[in-house]
Amino acid sequence: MPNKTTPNFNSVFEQEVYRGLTDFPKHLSSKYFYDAVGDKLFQEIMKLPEYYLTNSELEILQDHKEAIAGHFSRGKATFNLIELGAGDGSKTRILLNYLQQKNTSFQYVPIDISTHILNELTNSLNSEFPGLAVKPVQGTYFESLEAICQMDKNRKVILFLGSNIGNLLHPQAVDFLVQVQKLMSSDDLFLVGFDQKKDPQKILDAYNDPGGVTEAFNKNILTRINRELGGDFNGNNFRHWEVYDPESGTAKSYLVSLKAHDVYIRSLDLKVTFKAWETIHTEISQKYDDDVVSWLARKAGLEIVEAFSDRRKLFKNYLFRK
Ligand code: AVI
Repeated sequence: MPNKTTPNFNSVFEQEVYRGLTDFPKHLSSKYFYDAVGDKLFQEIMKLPEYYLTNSELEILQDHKEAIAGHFSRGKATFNLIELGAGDGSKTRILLNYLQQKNTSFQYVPIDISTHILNELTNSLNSEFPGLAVKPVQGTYFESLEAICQMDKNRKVILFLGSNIGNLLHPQAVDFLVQVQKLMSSDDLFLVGFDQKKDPQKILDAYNDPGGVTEAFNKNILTRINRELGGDFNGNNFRHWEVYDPESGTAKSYLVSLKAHDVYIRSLDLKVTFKAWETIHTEISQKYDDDVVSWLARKAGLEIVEAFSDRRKLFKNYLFRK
């Protein structure tokens, strides 16, 4: 018997918004920050001086490209350099450039959910790196990775950069790593970015820029609910609030309701009541140290081959094999 009080959902977005806003405490998933506007806001965040993650990882790839590329191109056989969530490929360009200079035989296989992003990336790489084989795959990470494994038996080097793993709770991060591990062969490699524990103030500043770009990024989820689900959220009724727990290494983002008010979401026929100072939890950005990464790797059946750090030890890229 269907539950009469639960509406029929037309999309996973509808279902997750319903669950999150009828739950206590309220929550929404940060994966819904990203639409055309959210993608642009995230590009802006990556250029903010406070958001040290991007430049730290760029420095790692620049400083350690020889060692990293050395691992990738071990042996003479060609390989597929597969990037999960390729975005604009700005960091990967450092490796692509170096591998090409060294006449390494490989194909670059960016996976992204957005056809638009993949088309832009492929066009710009084709003009910037003539001769580079770019084979974009549109889809979700694991379906795409599985399809690649079935079609192509070349060795795989998989990239998951930018501490995207930090947007997952530890159990989800383990699940994610296990899923990749299961699709790896014994000579495949997996390079993952993990933002490191550090001065708590530096972390708070990275997620709380004075210009309000991060606030707009978080509030974009309310705009999406308004546009896509017929909601009447007023972003001015909420304040973006960031906390960081140095013990667990978890940074958490909230939208805090500044006053008691109701919001109506037409496609869900849902009235959501907010008390003054009630929260919507929107994102976690987990920070790590070597012990935590070793623990995650062990749980996922992966082994750390080498870890690469930037000069200030803010961020690390870990290279795994199974
Ligand atoms: C995509 N992800 C790794 C970013 C992070 O640092 O958690 C998203 C972000 N949220 C606020 N600023 C950036």
